[in-house]
Amino acid sequence: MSDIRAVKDALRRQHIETPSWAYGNSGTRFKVFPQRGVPRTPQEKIDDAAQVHKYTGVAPSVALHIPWDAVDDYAALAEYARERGVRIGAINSNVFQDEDYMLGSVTNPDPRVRRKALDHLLECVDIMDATGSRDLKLWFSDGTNYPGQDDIRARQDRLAEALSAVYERLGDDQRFLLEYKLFEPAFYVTDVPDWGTAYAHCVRLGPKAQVVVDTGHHAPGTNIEFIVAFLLREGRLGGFDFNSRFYADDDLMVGAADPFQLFRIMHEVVRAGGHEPEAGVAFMLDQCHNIEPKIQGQIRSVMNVQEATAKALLVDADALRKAQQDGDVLAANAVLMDAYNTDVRPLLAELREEMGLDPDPIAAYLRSGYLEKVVAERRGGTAAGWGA
Ligand code: PSV
Ligand code: MN
Ligand code: MN
Repeated sequence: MSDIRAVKDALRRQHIETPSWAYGNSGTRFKVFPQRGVPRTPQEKIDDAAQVHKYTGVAPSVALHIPWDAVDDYAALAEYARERGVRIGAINSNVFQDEDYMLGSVTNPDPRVRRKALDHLLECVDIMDATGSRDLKLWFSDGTNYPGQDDIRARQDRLAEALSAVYERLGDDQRFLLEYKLFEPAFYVTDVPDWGTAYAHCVRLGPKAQVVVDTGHHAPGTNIEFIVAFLLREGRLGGFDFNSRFYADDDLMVGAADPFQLFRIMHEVVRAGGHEPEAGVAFMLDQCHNIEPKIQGQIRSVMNVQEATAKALLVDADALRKAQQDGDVLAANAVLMDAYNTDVRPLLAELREEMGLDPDPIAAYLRSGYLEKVVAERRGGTAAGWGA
């Protein structure tokens, strides 16, 4: 796609969801560093997410994590979000922070624990009904640490049983997104370690079961864009949890470690039309800002996804196809590199002005005085969820 108008229209339509937990205090298992002005309630997290949308114009939804964002009235929370110009996005379940889950949640050998985990997942669908959310994000920390600790096959059976019960509970317009992760916290077997496992479980269930690719959840050197291309071709790419990694599940700002990889991923997305909202690919961020300011970090990440998408949209598809058909390896590679090496910042600045926004979202946010205001108002912000 090289018509600039069409590129801009596509960028306007692409929405990037921010996670509520990115606004809270976070850190590593060594230390959570508190920051001034961080939100104390789910409502304040929504306020902060609304700032990201206000300055980027393309982040109109915020994902919740339950029970980190537990409230009595979810419909009222959704209304609160609407009043601030955003909406509630994916509901992230949490079956990894209870002592009962030491040996697993839905794959636990104890049926009582499995029931408890399933009840939580079903409760998350109730919350989706109340908030109008389309997606339930499922990430299981389940696995084992030692050979022989539990039966690998039996754990897959238990997983399938739970997924099927959740699938049955989904409404017509709802889906679940099954997230895989190579390792951590389990170090020997992880019950959903890779896209193939997630995909196989989803295919058994039907189209409302989709795979979510967290870009930090692979072995070093994994070709993530291949996974993306494959899942899109099979109609099973439900979305992304975007973040960057240097080593393991680092949860750094997307595009910070390897912007070229992000471009390659977005090239496969655009190649399949997955950037269009109708394709149903949810572009979500899953990041922790341990040392950098949080709202500003989210704005930066949204811009990084937009820049990678813009470059992918600028790929000269006809020239690429021709070079590929001619077997001209270097010309084909040059077409991609030309797009990647384009400075798309002026185009995005122009687009923002056309959308009635400041061309420089970070400068506009910093000028707004929002951070100073919340620092003055908020005392004792909450931890994102891990280090509480
Ligand atoms: C797990 O590492 C993960 O990527 C899942 O998406 C969780 O829900 C999220 O991080 C927050 O802990
Ligand atoms: Mn994730
Ligand atoms: Mn993760």
